Amino acid sequence: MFSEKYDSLWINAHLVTMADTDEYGIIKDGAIAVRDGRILWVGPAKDVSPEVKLNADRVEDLAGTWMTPGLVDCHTHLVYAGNRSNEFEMRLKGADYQAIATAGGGITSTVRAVREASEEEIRQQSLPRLQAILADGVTTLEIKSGYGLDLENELKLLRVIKQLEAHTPARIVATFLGAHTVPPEYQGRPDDYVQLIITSILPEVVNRNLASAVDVFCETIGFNLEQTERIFQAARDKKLAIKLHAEQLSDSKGTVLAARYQALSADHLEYLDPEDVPALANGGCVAVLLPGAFYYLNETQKPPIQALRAAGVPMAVSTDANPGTSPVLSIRSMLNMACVLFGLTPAEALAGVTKHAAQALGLQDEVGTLAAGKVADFAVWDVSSPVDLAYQLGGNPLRFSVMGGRKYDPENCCTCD
Ligand code: DI6
Ligand code: FE
Repeated sequence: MFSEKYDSLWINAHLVTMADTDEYGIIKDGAIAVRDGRILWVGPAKDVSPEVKLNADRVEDLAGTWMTPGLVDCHTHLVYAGNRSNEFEMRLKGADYQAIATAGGGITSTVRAVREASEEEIRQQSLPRLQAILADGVTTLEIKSGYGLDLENELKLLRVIKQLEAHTPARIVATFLGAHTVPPEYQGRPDDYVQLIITSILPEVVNRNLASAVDVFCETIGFNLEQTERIFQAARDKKLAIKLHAEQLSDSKGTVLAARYQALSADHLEYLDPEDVPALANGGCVAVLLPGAFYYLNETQKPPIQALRAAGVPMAVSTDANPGTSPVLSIRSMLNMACVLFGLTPAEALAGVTKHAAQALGLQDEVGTLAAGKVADFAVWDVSSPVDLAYQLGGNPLRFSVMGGRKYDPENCCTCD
């Protein structure tokens, strides 16, 4: 126990700590004490003596609700301009994603929209998406660049990400995805574009401190292994963390490369060969599952969940929020799809949007569990058990979230003016 003064005591909630266990780590009738934006103590409410209770500046009665760690959406592309619902319609009429991409649609069409838009327009268009994600209990999220694909426009996107970060209490991690696709002006010259990234764009991103990680789309319609490795080497030289879009549409062996570079995560993994799973485990990488992209592309090839589970690879789950393959702004619906489409248990799925997602961002010491010393980020839910979070689609059982010990006010937040 503790005896000193502290800011707030949250009582009368069942705590889903996600700490020190493979399951939920539930503390029924729990209490949580917060000081200076961090969790000071977590435990059963009966262990809080009346004297200690008096030391709280504020006591919040949570009326029998359930509290989880604030959710972490560890893979999004939500800063962009324009809309691609036309491609959704084209796919439903028979066109396939790769054919649309090869014909200048797909990522390239969003690149055109971003290049035409001002920083302010991109921010205005991205803000409602951020607000929607936060309304689902997310308190930490990653946002990638990757729709600018030249110096000016990649910096523009990363600046918008920084502005959003500065004006919301949520924690936002920026990732540089310059190697998302080959831009039109480099068509047929992918190596030259990789060179531009390494010699010009990446150094500026680092000089301006606009990203903490790099990511690459390693794929037949993206970048090959050799090009990916050149970017990884440059990132390593600059001390940036590494992430990879790997094995989404084909088995390109990106995962093995990512593991060799001890990437924070390898993401998608539908076509991952189960034989490559031990490499992932040895590299200490998180497997980030993106069921929204699988669902929208009407994929049938599923990630090798059983092999990942057996090898003890931490599995995260994320929205992949993007205008093409996953126009998804709800992490809770991804909990459901990770269970129904990929066969995760509800507890595995919840770990996927809390502690494992935190690890995919290198933030496992800061967020992702309810434990003493972590940032006081929680989500408070009107549910009857944590299984409900994955069970139900639609509605919004979130009562409110707490970021750094303060209640998040969706009405009065994320205004960048
Ligand atoms: N894989 C994806 O699913 C997204 N990016 C990627 O590398 C798709 C992005 C888009 O279609 O705009
Ligand atoms: Fe993605």
